[in-house]
This record gives sequence, C-alpha cells and structure tokens, in this order.
Amino acid sequence: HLPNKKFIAFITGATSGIGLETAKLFALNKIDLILCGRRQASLDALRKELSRYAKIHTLNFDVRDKEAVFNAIDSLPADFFDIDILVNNAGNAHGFDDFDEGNLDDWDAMLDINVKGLLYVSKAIIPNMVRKKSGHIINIGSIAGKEVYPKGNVYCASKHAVDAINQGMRIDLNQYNIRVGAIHPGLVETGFSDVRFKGDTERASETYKGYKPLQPEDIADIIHFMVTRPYHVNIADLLVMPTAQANATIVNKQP
Ligand code: NDP
Ligand code: 8X3
Repeated sequence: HLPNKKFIAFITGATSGIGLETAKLFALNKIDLILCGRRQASLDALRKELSRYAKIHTLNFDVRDKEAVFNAIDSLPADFFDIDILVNNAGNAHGFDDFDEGNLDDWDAMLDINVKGLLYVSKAIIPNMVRKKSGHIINIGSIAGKEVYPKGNVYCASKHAVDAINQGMRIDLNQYNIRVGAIHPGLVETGFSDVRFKGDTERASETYKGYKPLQPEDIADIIHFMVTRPYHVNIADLLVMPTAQANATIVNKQP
C-alpha cells in the first residue's frame, strides 16, 4: 500500500533485537533508513549489509543526551530529512529488584532512556510531520506498560508512561493527520534480558527456556504490517504475546 514515493524511516535502537530486525525488513522492502544506536560497529555493519536494498544513514547518539539527540537529527542530510515513519524503539529494563532494593542508577536509566529519550527524539522529528501533515509514529511499549508485575516496578512505570505518551501523541497530533500507534510485546528473545540482568547471560537465557518466546522478527513483521496499511488505517494499540504467555506473570513453561 505504500505509494511510489520512497519512504524514509527513523529507527531508534537499531543495533539489536526488535529495532535491528525492523531495519532489515524495512530495507528489504525498499524503505530508506536512518538507523540509530550507540554501538558504532553494529551501525557500520548494518549500513554495509542493508545498503544493497535501500539508502541507509546511521546516527550514533545516546537518547539520554538531549543536545546530542537534537544535533544528530539536525545533522541529517537533505535527502534523509523528510522522515515518514518514526519507530521509537530504543529502551531496556535495567535491574530486576524489589522496589525497596532498587538501584537509583537503574531507575534513572529506565526513566531517562525509555521515557525522556523517546520524548526528545519525538520532539525533534514531529515538527516536520506537522508541517507536511503526514507521518507515522510507532511507539514500542511493553506488556509492562499494561500490567505491573513483581520486581518490574520502575520498568513498568516507564512503559506505562510510553502507553500514556502514545495516547497523548495520538490525541494532539490528530489535527495534523499523523498516525500514532503502539505495540506492547510480551516476552521477546533479544538482548533485553542480558541488559536487565547486567550481563548474566545464564540468567538471561533462562528467561526464554521451556517455551517458544516471540522472536524480534515477529515484532518487526507487525511493525511492517502497521506501516503498510492504507493511510486511513491506524493500528493504535496492540498487545502481542507468545502463545505460551497469558499475561505478564503466567507463562506455560515445560520442563
Ligand atoms: P535489545 O537490548 O536487543 O535492544 C535495545 C536497543 O535499544 C539497542 O539497539 C540499543 O542500542 C538501544 N538503546 C538502549 N539504550 C540506549 C540509549 N541510551 N541510547 C540509544 N539507544 C539505546 O532489546 P529489545 O530489542 O528487546 O528492545 C527494544 C524495545 O522493545 C525496548 O523499548 C524494550 O523495552 C521493548 N520491549 C522488549 C521486550 C522483550 O521481551 N525483549 C518486550 C516488550 C518490550 P545501543 O546499545 O547500540 O545503544
Ligand atoms: C519486556 C517484557 O515481560 O519483561 O518489556 O516486561 S517483560
């Protein structure tokens, strides 16, 4: 359903997991890409791999750094400036502790990256969508934004904020013909748990044992489905879990 004009998508967190698979699928479908993250080697490898299919520009910045976000987006060459699709994906959980044992640096990281970083990137990109009265913003929330689970506390708060921001954007950008929607995944096998458990790979891999978790390709596929609907169709809010998962705490694991 995409018109002949080539589309440009801006993906945060493109160096791993959901963002990486979305980048690959978009490129294969000839969507030009601005790929963001902090791992320069991964950005370079992606540019090399995907340039066969679409035009690729990479930006290295930390979404926590307000100035870096605006400088990076201001630095876009003219042929990458006209962004049609923003995928607000960068984010992670940091730590998995009872509230009273939570680490302040972890709390800062989750609120600064998952919430404020998403706001900074959006603030830098939305004005051009407003000007041209079109655009599509997809916010990656989480089942943690729909339910609070034990030891999820501040991560859940950050994703509840993403849910609220998604709704707020949709309400306020409605007058500008901009599509806004969120996907809230359950368990997806990515680098997510390595980050949450601070490099304890054994604990991270336990998260995905005994059942078939979602793969990042599954979420990428849904993101691509959302952006390829006719423009009058806006998929506003999706909760997507592995079949083995019933809610944030019930997972049918087999020994
Ligand atoms: P990964 O850890 O595999 O990927 C996270 C991405 O976010 C990386 O590309 C990383 O890039 C980027 N990122 C993290 N911190 C920053 C930062 N400070 N500045 C810029 N980029 C940053 O995890 P997922 O692919 O699973 O996570 C993607 C999104 O999906 C997140 O918002 C997560 O909360 C959400 N989600 C994940 C679920 C899961 O079970 N995996 C379920 C529900 C939601 P780099 O390190 O290069 O900066
Ligand atoms: C990531 C999935 O279940 O750890 O958002 O919250 S979960």
